[in-house]
Amino acid sequence: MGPTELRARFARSLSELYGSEVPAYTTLVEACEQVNAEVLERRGEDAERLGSIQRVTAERHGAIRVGTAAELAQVGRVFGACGMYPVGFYDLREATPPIPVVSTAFRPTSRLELAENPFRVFTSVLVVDDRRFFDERTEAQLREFLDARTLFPDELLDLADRMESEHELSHDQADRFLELATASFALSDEPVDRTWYEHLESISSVAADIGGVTSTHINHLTPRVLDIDALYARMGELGVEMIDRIQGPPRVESGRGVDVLLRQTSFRALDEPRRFREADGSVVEGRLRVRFGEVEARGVALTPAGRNLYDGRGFRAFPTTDEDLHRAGLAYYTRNHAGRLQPIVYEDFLPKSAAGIFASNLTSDGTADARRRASLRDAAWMQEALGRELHDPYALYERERAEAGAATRRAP
Ligand code: OOG
Ligand code: NI
Repeated sequence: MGPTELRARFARSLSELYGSEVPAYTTLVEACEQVNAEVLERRGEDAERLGSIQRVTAERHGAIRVGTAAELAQVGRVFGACGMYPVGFYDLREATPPIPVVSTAFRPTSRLELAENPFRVFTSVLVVDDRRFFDERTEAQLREFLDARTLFPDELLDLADRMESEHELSHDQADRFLELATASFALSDEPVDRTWYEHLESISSVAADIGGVTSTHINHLTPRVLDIDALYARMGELGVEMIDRIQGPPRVESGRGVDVLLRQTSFRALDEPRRFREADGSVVEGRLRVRFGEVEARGVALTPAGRNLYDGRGFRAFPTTDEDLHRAGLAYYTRNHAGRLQPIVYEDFLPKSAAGIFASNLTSDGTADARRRASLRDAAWMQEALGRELHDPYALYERERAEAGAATRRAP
């Protein structure tokens, strides 16, 4: 079995796991499938302009959070085996409220692979030495705690490396990879040290979710929907309370504008049972509420000029047709064989929306002291930590446009 099939199976396996852990996720996935079927019925072929219904139905993004550069490099190996590579650098410390992590997204990088299965995982790493969040003592304690834990068994990492070097695993090896990889992202029943967890939580819930427990877990798993406004209403009817808005660009009426980038919304998961170890050593049943449900709708990818316009002046400044967006160089398109513009789907994330999703699901804003020293984290740091190339999303969109252009010119 090769990386492509392994990725598709990995996405399915995590979806089963998350459905068993968070029942509302299953409700959400079913509602998405219903809405997608309705959109397909209503809009026909046009509904598949941003990806085939097969792709959209299987499409998921997950989010995980790790503590150290070494853990991040291991995540890179596990996803690398599935043909998912790090793309983009996001600094959530700049968000409101600030979150002490920097992030990348692991995903397939070619159109063909994305069409086969577009599984992507937003991956954040804690910035333990950022003094705006952690004092010297907490940093030292965090380092000690994180260095002592093992997120991924050696057997899993060995299988991952074998897949990356040989592009092939036997069926038994692939089954074992999936079993170990899925288990690595399950919520652990290991008791949580109450004093340590609460200390971190007073600084940042996300820091506690990362550095307060001995394993990592899928924080959310997000299906894709073709009409997120309809989905939002449907979830309300089903009695699931969503956050108060849809993040990202506003709704576009069909024929009166173009869907760009990414729109997403979420609901808070119920609190989950977790075991706690109290200061006196006793273990008690408690509850934690850190995971949630999220759904996304995707549009055309914007060029750097389009993105600047969006970030600076918002969506109202945008032309309302594909032709005008293309002519103004604001969004990425290819042409199909009939010569019609074909949008290149946005495959990445939006830090502003991510921050909104984080914030709306946090129990508190935490504490950050802006006067204290930030620590340097940038794309170069991320690439070094990963020990593998960190792809620039714009370079990937440009390459796709260029390759499609060359293929069209070659066609008779
Ligand atoms: C990641 C939040 C980012 C998104 O969809 O923007 C994200 C997290 O909660 O760890 O998944
Ligand atoms: Ni997400």
